[in-house]
Amino acid sequence: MQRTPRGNRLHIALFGRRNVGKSSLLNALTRQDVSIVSAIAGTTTDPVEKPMELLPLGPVLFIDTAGIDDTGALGELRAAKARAVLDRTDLAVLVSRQGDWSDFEERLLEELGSRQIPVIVVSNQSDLGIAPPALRQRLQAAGVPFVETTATSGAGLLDLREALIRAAPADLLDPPSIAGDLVPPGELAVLVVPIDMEAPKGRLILPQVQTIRDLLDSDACCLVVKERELRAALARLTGPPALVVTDSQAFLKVAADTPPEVKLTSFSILFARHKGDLVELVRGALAIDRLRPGDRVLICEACTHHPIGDDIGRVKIPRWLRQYVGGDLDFQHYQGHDFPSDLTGVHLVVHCGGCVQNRREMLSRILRCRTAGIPITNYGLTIAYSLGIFERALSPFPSALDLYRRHLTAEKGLRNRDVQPAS
Ligand SMILES: Nc1nc2c(ncn2[C@@H]2O[C@H](COP(=O)(O)OP(=O)(O)OP(=O)(O)O)[C@@H](O)[C@H]2O)c(=O)[nH]1
Ligand code: SF4
Ligand SMILES: [Mg+2]
Repeated sequence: MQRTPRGNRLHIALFGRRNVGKSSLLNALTRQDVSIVSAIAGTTTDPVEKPMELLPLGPVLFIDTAGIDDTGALGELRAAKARAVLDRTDLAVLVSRQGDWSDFEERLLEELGSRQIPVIVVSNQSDLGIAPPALRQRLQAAGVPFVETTATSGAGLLDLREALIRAAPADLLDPPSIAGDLVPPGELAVLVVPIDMEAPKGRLILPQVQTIRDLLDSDACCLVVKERELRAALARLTGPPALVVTDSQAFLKVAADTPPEVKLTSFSILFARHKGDLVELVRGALAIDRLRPGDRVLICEACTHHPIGDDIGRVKIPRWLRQYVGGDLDFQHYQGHDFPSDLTGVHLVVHCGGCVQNRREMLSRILRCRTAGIPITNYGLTIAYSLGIFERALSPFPSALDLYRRHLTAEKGLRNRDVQPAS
């Protein structure tokens, strides 16, 4: 693992109409020929991604998109793909040509505002003409940074870089920690990593590597074992570990082998907090109780690995959920950046840990579900809930645990009311 994963990079996307110079700007910013440039409108079709270091921000991912004004059947598809990039945009660059402002720019600016995505407006091709002063004044009054550039000569590029750095949202640059805050400096976390058919050859998977790095960054110690060796490893320690983290698939065995007073959770639950909103995803897991045979469940996996053997998303989670519900369910699978814009008819969304996604994309999905009134949860939470070890799996997270306990109390109250004899 030599490069910062994409999911940990600030995503900066360039939007605008065709031929305004988006790709030329990307090439100028990265000083490389990343995206094809031509005088023909509609040159960029699919989003083009380029990871780079933008100091002092650090690792970023630039995304060049197709013109948002593209027309015709194919053009509309390209524009829709460009709009889907909004879901993972941390910082937007809205490019216009010499400040030529139309409904497209206005609507895009509105949408970025409603999604609370910071934006910089660029008037490119300033060698051919300057932007109308009225536009500059209007944007300034609205607090939107405005920069004039000439992508072909590099004029204004420094201003644009500085504007990017100033506009970068601080909370996204500094997301909640993975596990470092759960283990005091010098204390020990035990990580349980099954090496089975699904484990990639010769390496650990990203959530495991990132958890190890996060613990080291917080001056904690960590011990990595397979589930078979856990009991013996714990017995050799002179004191209990501060935390045990397991792959969710080994939850039952690890829960049985870990003393009850030791806090236990899974990688996927750590990532529910790190990439998304743990309390919201815990609330989503409680909806598993309301599932009925025949209900539709979306299973979303942020990476596009080829499923093998008893794949967790294709085989294991469907099996555990069917057993819990006591009947068949209608499962639909989504991978990568695909996520339905219309959630009608969906009863539950179950998402993976999202380690390759940026936090903005996961939060966009959570927001979309919340707006549609559809519960969303994640793999680790679903497994812990359907296996009956939810409380244990939430032991390191007081606010999530509190939500669950209040839910149990409310349920108990309802049941008691139901059995009260009529007076
Ligand atoms: N004079 C001048 N020409 C520019 C400038 N920036 C880009 N161009 C030219 O404008 C044309 C379109 O540039 P692109 O970078 O392909 O524009 P785009 O917005 O990516 O276009 P699509 O991918 O079709 O949406 C090319 O011929 C560029 O050489 C600039 O600052 N000044
Ligand atoms: S399935 Fe999700 S959590 Fe697992 S490796 Fe892929 S992106 Fe990361
Ligand atoms: Mg282009």
